Amino acid sequence: MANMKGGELITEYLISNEIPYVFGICGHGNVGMLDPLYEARDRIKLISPRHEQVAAHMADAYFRVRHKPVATLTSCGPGSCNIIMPLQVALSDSSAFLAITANVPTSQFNRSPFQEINKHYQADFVNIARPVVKRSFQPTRVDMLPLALRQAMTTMLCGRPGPVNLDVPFNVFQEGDEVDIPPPAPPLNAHRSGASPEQISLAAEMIANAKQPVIFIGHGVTLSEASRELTEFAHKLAIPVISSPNGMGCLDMTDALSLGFIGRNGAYPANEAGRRADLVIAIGARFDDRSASSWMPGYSWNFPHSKLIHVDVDPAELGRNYPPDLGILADARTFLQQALAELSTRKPQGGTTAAWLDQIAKWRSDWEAFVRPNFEVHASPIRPERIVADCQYVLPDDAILACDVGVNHNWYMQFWNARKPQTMLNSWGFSGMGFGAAGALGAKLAAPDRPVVAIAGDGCFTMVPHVLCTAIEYDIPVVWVIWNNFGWVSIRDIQLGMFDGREHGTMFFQGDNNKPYNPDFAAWARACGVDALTVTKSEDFKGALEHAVKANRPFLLDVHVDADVRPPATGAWELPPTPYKEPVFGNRWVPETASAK
Ligand SMILES: Cc1ncc(C[n+]2csc(CCOP(=O)(O)OP(=O)(O)O)c2C)c(N)n1
Ligand SMILES: [Mg+2]
Repeated sequence: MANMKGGELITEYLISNEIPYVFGICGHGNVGMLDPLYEARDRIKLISPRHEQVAAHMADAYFRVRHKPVATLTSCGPGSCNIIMPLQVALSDSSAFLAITANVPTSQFNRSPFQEINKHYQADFVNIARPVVKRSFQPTRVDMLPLALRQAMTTMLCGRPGPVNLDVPFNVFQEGDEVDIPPPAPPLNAHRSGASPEQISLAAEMIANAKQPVIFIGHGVTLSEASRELTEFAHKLAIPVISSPNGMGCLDMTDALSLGFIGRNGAYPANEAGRRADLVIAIGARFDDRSASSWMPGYSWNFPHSKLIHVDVDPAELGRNYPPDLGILADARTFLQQALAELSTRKPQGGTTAAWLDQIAKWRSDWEAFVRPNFEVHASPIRPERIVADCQYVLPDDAILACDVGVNHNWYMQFWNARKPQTMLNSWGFSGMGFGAAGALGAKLAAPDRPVVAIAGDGCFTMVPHVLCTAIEYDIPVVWVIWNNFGWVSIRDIQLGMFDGREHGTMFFQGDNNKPYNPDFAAWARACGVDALTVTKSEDFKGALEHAVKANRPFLLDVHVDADVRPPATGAWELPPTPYKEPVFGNRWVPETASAK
């Protein structure tokens, strides 16, 4: 036992959990935490971006790259309210950080002091945070902190990870008590659940009987660090792999068995294989609407015609959208290890999927013939394909892409080949604008020796332009590629399709004559001390990106992209009651035995 102030105890606990950074913004509510962080500044570093949203996206991205958490620190009231959106971004994608939020002094609860949220309950931030975190803790005395800290950190990392909130009243940072620093929490994946022996042998039987199987992987495979086991499993059985955005790279996407992403913005071979599969082995993937063509049979999947083995650590995901024939509540890596062990006791498989793989190769070459020519086209404004292709050419295999939201992201979903896990960061489930532009900073701190490139639309970037200041203040050399199409073009395209070609509020105009407007992003960057180039011709992009990466300084490339070239839909996406659009490339296929919707 030692007499410690609450703020000191929190700081020491973060350090004992090997948390190297706190990303946060000051306010009167959290000065009692800033002072102990000052005392410990040689062991834990405070990084203060210019908006709490950025702090939280940075923490989220840091975790996605490193699988180790950091903390955020925000003040009472408005400062903490600014992290609600990024908390849900993290929760939707099973990413984790410890959100330390300050609150008003306990002795002032319910008196409506400055910045108290109290309409229905005292110091009520936890109820605002409640739907967007895995758990909130609000210790109101210093002697409650050890348990709250240990439970918060353990909850965050155990099972399916997620952000956790520690809400600390002003006085609890400052007051002292006789307390012990609790033991550090077990790291991610310290506890792994597995399948039962019966489930493993049943799964092996189902796989042995399948002629047209596919594996569908999601973030669960990335989080459980099962890339090696997945690759061995897929190769041993010669089963092709479809990946959700956050599963990308667990199987090298240049591998002959990798089919890419599925759904409206997926690759054609993935949708063809998905809808014609006789067995789908889904591992750590959740069949959200965008990776399941809004669950309409025949576009991406054909359940229950296809049998489904669904493996996930979270019971809420098993059968959420498709009832599995075999549901397995297990960690992805443990399941794959168990399955590999089972296969080694069985007769060698191999060869049984040869006809299926031949069929898939044909779909792949049809798709290549359809899309590849556009990758060679030079134009001004630049065709989207060129940017994806040149990023792929210039960046090394371990470079990290931090993708933002919008039509630019759709292009990367469809055509980016992630070579390694944790190299492609996406705000997939919640699509919070600013995630890529801000998250890149956190990703770079997590992987200082690797290039980190944010792909951000002009719209997304203008939501968090102050990331430029943070990069300079803390010398974080990321590259921002601004996908500049002068508008919220993904939403414009939805409007144009739904409302007879009309658009309202989705393009950036100056004045009544609809003159396209955007700031001069390069000048803006330079004003912040960031190097920058404007790229309007596709011939110039590759060299500019090479230069920016090599500069190893914060760098912005303002890239003018053609707003009227759209990614080819290969599946569907439905927003009821609006009728969905048929794919541009590929046809819906429903087996004769199944009833079509
Ligand atoms: C915080 C937030 N606000 C609004 C949206 C809705 N939204 C999704 S994409 C998008 C437009 C993105 O524009 P931009 O970054 O320029 O990308 P583009 O589609 O033009 O490539 C909007 C407004 C969102 N996902 N997140
Ligand atoms: Mg745009």
